[in-house]
Amino acid sequence: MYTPLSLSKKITIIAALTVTVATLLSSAAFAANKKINLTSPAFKNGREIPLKYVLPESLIPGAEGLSPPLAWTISQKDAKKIKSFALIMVDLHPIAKKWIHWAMVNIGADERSLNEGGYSGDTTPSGVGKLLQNTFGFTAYGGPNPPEGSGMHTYEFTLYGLNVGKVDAPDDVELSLKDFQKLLKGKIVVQGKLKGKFKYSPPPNIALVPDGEHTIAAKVVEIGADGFSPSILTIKEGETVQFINKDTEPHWPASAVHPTHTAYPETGGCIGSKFDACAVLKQNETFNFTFNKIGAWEYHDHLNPGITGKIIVE
Ligand SMILES: [Cu+2]
Repeated sequence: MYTPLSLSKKITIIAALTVTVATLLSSAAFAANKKINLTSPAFKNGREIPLKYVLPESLIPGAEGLSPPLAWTISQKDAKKIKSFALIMVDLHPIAKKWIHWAMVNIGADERSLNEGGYSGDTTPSGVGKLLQNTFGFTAYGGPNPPEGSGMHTYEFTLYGLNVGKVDAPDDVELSLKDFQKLLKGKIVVQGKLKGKFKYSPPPNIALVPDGEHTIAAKVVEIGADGFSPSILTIKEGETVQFINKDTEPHWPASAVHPTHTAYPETGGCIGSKFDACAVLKQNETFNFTFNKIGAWEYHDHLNPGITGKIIVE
């Protein structure tokens, strides 16, 4: 049975339809560029990027610098329009000034994934895509390497589906995000984003110490009221140990044997060996020493010769 609608109901329905149509139109326009579902088997969107994808130069134990695996899906309708894909990974933290970690073009239209570790070196597996130079200055994937104390960084991966099979881009020129966007201008059919996070947290018992122009990771021995901790530390030949005074009283680490300090066989210190702080360390002061000789090297506190420790260099 037909029941005529009241005027107010008609207005309500027309208004609702108008809103629905407007919503559909705006979301369609909004979604036009967002039709790639980009994911990683290694981390969920918005979650932490695992350590093995972090730049090894970050000196964080476990950082391997592998490029993370990515995978994507796309509708058949969109797939027909796409001739190649391009990828960029950018650090969104203000301090990073849109640092590019990973940029690629010419990923084949049939590809739906990038292998773990496939883009860490100079060659790409079976020629899948062309790597461009990142802001580190090398032509490969460069993992997160946020400065200590800069907090959480967000890394945004964007995969673009392009209407061209090939983008002409030099792979030996440092690219800015603007340069990259210029390369893709007018070619983007669809795109998808994935975010990952990473924050530098200093690993326990590791200190970053300057070594010429570089920074190296030193193993830490703390000096407290109870002595050296750890009292026996095993390191590799060429590694650096940082002795830090955590006591309110002064201490002075130096090679055995008091008072001649000649056990460690490298000369050049102030008494009998190069392995000698040659100074009173006040609270929180440090002495860094690189052990280039293999052996078990006993040492002591020159101010309290009964306090001893041992560094085993393998
Ligand atoms: Cu001594």
